[in-house]
Amino acid sequence: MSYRIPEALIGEENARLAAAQAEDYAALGRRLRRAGVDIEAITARVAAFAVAVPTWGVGTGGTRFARFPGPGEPRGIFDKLEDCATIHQLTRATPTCSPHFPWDKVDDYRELAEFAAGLGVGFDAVNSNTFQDQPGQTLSYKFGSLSHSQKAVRDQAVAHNVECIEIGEKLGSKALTVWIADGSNFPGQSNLDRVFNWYLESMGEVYARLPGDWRVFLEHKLNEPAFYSTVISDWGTSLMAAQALGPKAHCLVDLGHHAPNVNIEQIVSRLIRAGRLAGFHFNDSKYGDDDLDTGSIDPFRLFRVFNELVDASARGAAGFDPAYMLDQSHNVTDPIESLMVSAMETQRAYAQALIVDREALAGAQDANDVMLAHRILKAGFVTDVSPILAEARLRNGGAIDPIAVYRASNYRKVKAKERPAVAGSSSGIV
Ligand code: LRH
Ligand code: MN
Repeated sequence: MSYRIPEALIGEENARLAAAQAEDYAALGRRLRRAGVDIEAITARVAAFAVAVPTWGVGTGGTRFARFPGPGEPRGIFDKLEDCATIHQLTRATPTCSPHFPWDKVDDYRELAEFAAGLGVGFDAVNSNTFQDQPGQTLSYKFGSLSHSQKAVRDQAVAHNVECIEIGEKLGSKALTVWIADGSNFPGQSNLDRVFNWYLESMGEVYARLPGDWRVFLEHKLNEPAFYSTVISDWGTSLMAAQALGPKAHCLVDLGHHAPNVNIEQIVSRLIRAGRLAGFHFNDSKYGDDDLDTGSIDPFRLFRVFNELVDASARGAAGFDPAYMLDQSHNVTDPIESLMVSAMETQRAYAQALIVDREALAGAQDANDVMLAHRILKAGFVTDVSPILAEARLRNGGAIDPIAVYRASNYRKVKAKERPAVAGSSSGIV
């Protein structure tokens, strides 16, 4: 039986921190009550908040230049699920993971589903991959996949997405995420209209194979690996495609897939209005699709996104049911530590947005009292909600300080012994 962090260690560490936690929580409760906010209501919603872990994120990531694997790297999906379970054991915020195929391919998906259930982890949206050629693949995706000029290549890509749906059904998923790298590097290389038509034709065939209660998430991205045009480059194109395909098609927002300084929270607001917000791939970035840890570069931007989400749920926006997932590449940190902190940072932005006095904000906005409106919103962001996040973890059976417990458990050192190093790829994101 491979090593799992003993529940007793979590208990010991929590006992050490319990008094300070209770004092901080009570103090914040008193402060929020003065502002007319019931801390218990916030803690209950944070405790119910969940974000999915990307299976491709628990291994050390890399760039096109290099990848520096760490000790105890997961050797495959079974090790990845163990690490996903450890993240949830300590944060109680990540009950599901989002798998990627064929990276997580196995022979027996029922065995995989049982293994995951045994660890207390479920499966969120499945991700297809027609942005790489697999060994033995008949036709190459070098010049595209679902939008390729050759019908045979499009059919191959459609078949792969249908296979992902069938795998997802065995795992209990309810959604397929489709990100394609299709695009061009030279003006004239492709006809910008025809490639979109081919994409819609192909996705129409994938859409037709979705089970009744499934959704398909279309993921737009400005550029990379294509550097002149990208077929699904922005939210407008994604929304056009979703509306052309049908009500099960929604638009997924990966925070890193936009030009620098784009107002992403406004894109979120528009997609909510259209009833087509699929959800998110949370991460952070400074330049391009950097896939840095969520909330590590621009936590105020993450807060502004959650402000739109809380506002939408408060006004009962139609069809509002976003899926929350992380999508990051951990090149220089222990992926488990990064994913735990990132999950907590999404909870932090959510709690801060829940604290905002929406009635007073609307009043100030309608009165065009600009500074008052900004300060009412900012008051949520500047509130240190750490005691609420810790209380939610504690009540859910997790760790007050997940990083402290993880380090005290020597999990990584033990896994380094259990998992002999495998020759990983010398570069690339996984
Ligand atoms: C594309 C992307 C997509 C995944 C991949 C690993 O940049 O965000 O969501 O398939 O990363
Ligand atoms: Mn993504």
